[in-house]
Amino acid sequence: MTTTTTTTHVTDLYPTRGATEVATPRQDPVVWGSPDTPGPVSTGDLQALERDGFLAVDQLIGPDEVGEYRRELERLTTDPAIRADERSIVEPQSKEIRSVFEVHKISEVFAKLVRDERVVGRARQILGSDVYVHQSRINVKPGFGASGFYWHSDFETWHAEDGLPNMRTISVSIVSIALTENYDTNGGLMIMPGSHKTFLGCAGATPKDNYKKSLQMQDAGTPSDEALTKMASEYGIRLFTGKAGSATWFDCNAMHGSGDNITPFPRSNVFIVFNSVENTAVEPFAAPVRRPEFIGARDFTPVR
Ligand SMILES: O=C(O)CCC(=O)C(=O)O
Ligand SMILES: [Fe+2]
Repeated sequence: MTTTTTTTHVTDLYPTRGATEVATPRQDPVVWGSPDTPGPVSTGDLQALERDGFLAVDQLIGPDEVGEYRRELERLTTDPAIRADERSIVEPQSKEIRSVFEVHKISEVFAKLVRDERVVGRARQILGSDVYVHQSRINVKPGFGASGFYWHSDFETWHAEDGLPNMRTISVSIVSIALTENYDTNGGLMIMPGSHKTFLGCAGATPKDNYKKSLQMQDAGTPSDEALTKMASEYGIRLFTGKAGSATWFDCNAMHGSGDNITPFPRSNVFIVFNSVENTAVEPFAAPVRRPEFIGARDFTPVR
């Protein structure tokens, strides 16, 4: 088999996965668009996003629309063909579905959500350009023991393993839309406000095929207890709760995670990661191979 190697000459602004943990000040803006470009996000909210690294939107989609997305989520997570697909990640113990990737490719309902101006319009405004989807997924947290997501910065992984050069990615980039109510007890998303201003390069090399393990439980790219203690003391931890249809936009470098869900109440969110078309992926900065395209896109077609 012949493989083509593309050499990239992109400076690594954010070193990670070396011998030691190393903090680098953020080299990029958080809000890339000009403050006076009109859009759905108010100037005050843009300033808050710049400062805190997140933005909560109370009702991104209306109660009447939520039902459609919830039904689609149920359809996807119960369809045996989807379960058998490599895009589905199951819980190591219970074997229940934990995540389904590329939902905007396998579901017209979620494709429509991505194109929705309330969603993509915000991403364009924040990133100051056209955007494409770097990753989309639903994260299902059924009751009675679904496991959490350990503390991480998404950008750390997207830089190390997917080759995103700059912090010009918004998770809603993750738009995280709560499809089922997120209480303060059922494993909601936690973010450290202000943590996005520092990049924490993690210690330890990336094993080949790391993604297979890391999607069930993160190992490489995990911050140390010391670093997390320092950050949590400095920034505090904010928990995001909300009714179905509410959303949390958060910067790609915000330190975040969530606990297990031992309550009987499910917590399912959909995440859409928008990246600027001016920040397309190059070769991984700190991994032997690229991750599969259903996790880190190589099709940079702008969302229209
Ligand atoms: O669903 C959650 O609680 C967090 C998920 C997350 O951080 C991720 O998918 O990168
Ligand atoms: Fe994350």
